[in-house]
Amino acid sequence: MNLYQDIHTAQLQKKQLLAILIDPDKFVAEYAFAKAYLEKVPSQTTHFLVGGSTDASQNIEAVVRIIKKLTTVPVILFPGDYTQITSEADGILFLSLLSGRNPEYLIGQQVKGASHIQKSHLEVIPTGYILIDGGKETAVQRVSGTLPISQKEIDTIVHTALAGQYLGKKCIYLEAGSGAQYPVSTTIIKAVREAIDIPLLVGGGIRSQKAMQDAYDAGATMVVIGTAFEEDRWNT
Ligand code: 1GP
Repeated sequence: MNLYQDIHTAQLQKKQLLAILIDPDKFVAEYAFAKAYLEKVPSQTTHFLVGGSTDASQNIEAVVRIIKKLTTVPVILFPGDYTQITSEADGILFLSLLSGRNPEYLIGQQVKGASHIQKSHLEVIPTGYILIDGGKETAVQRVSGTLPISQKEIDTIVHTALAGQYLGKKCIYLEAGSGAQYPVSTTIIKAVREAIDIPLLVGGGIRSQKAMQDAYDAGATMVVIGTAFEEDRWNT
């Protein structure tokens, strides 16, 4: 499995990747729950992302293990902090919160996680993570102690994404925050897509087939959806 190569190829071939985000705090790592959950995700799901701003339940290893048991879809960690690293997964989005100026989330957590990753077989995908205002305070904002970039500040968002690419990130993730009132606008997705060459992940507040398609049409390589499936509010 070469996760990044597949994501990059999808970008070049304009294939649409769909990642379902599973928050270990809202998932029960038991057969019946997991089976029912996995059966309701769309058939076009290409990846599972597992992680959250917190993992109060310390559940992540068991969650990844049961997903891996029940499906062949690749599982990528999307850690809120360095404790959410488990070699049960296939890879990890090695995130750096580029929209904020809190060194702990730019490099501190990454240093703390490095030796865990070295001991694992996880494929590391360096990812520039950009938090954008989605209309309400989100967990990322609270936990990281950083503010999102306003959707009006398109130049700042584009320059942040470009800086991420120049720093060597292999993907850029535009994040409106889990449960956002509104997703990242298509204007922003388009502007970032035009500026960078690397795959673009977009998530936060996407609750319908239309919103998902709009994000793809604007240039998202991968759309990430969590809350809509958690709460059975996916609007086809
Ligand atoms: C959050 O982008 C993801 O990190 C998904 O957001 O839960 O709003 O779908 P939602």
